[in-house]
Amino acid sequence: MITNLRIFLVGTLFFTATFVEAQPVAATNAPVKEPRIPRVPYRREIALNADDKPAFAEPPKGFADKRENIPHGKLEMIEYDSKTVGTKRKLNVYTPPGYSPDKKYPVLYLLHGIGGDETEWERFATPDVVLDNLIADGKAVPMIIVMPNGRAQKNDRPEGNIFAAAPAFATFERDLLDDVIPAIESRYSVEKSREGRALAGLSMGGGQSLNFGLTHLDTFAWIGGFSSAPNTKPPAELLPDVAAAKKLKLLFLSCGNKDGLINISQGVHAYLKANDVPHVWHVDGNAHEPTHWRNSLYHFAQDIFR
Ligand code: FER
Repeated sequence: MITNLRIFLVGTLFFTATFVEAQPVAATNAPVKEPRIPRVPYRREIALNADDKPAFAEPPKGFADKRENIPHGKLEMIEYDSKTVGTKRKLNVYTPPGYSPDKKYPVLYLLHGIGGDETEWERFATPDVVLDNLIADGKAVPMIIVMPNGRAQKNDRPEGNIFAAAPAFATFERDLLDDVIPAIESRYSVEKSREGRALAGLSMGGGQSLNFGLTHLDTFAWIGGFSSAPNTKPPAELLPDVAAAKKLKLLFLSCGNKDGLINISQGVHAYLKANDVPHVWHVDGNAHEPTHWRNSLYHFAQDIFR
């Protein structure tokens, strides 16, 4: 009886600790809504190297707080026909303040994590607010941000065993290239060149960005992986021809030093470093959490399309 009670208590404490660690933590005053599915804590051993250091200072306080006295862009949820999946799918699209069909805008394709969907970036990081602020301060160029659903399967809701959908995250490569990009380029006034396209994502979406971006250097010139997940291909497979990386305008890798998945990003960084491939390697003090992704978006958005 006493033993049972002890097991029960220990079990409850462990579960509580696990659950709490899995929740997102806000670094700024920006509201962060809870994800629908608690994030899985990744409890792998973390071994830090000497150069696992920040490349940037912490973002200024309030960078993700909405300011009333500046021009605001617009968020809209649109639909496109996916030939790849055979369904109509959703895209959450940010257009910058004063968007005009008389101008041509670069586009950042921004991919979510394993438990997310086309609304996840908005819930975690309010990219519209971050970009409105950066653009108002002259720190980022006006750009369109497209937040698709990276789970390319008929039921693309993050339901049930979210890990079972891993193959659909790989299928999204064709959906992005054949369906999403053409849909955006036919509906918005955008630059249709590799220099006008960036691809970045968090966790599962970070792995997708490296997998798809580095193997399609003719499509994307700016690539970012934030706490990239184990879906990231082995580095030598990602970039067998290291000389081809010269085409890149920016390759950005970031991770938190409390993130149990940091070994994935460390592996990519080590390969790039050993092969003299220029890249940004930014390691901050966060875990696998929205604070890291919001901060990474703040840094990445300032360095693209310039
Ligand atoms: C895994 C651990 C984590 C994995 C994916 C993830 C495909 C993704 C995490 C996330 O998106 O937050 O083993 O394998």
